[in-house]
Amino acid sequence: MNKISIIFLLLSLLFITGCQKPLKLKDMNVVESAQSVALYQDDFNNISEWTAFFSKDSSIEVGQVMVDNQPCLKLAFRLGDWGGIGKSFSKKPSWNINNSLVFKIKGDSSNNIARIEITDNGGERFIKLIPVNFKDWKVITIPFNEFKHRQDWQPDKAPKDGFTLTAVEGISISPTLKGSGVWLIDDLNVIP
Ligand SMILES: [Ca+2]
Repeated sequence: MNKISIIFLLLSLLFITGCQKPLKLKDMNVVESAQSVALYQDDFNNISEWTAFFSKDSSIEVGQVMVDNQPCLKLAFRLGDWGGIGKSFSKKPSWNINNSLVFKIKGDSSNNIARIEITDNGGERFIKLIPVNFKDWKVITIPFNEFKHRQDWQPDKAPKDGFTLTAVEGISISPTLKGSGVWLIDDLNVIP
């Protein structure tokens, strides 16, 4: 191999590595420290409790894909009216308002806005909107005190008694704007 070929090869490797844009060290540290103190963890090795829900004019697909030999959650959407993916906790975790939700999400070019929704112990829905205006992996940290009572919909019998987190019923992730996209999610943790 001559010098030019070697330089070309090195540049190609650099380009490929650059394109993959792995998590920045700072983000990796956030995930690792979250995992070390987590009150709740979902690494998506088993996604059987995650299900899709959607309106007639939408389609939502929940699946598992491998990224760097690690399973993560895939949410593929074509949103008309409404839809998302969620998990009902078989063993309801007990959290408190000082805890935070931390997870990794890989965005796309859809520029959609994710609604992260927690169903508290009375079935009341609390949400946080996250603009997914990035294509790479990003670590999102949301303190529970940033979740707001969902205004556009609540179950009929849900009491409006604040974000009561002693036996949390479920969590869901939904696109909120019409359109198509694919998001990957990994390392969801609740931390003190
Ligand atoms: Ca409540």
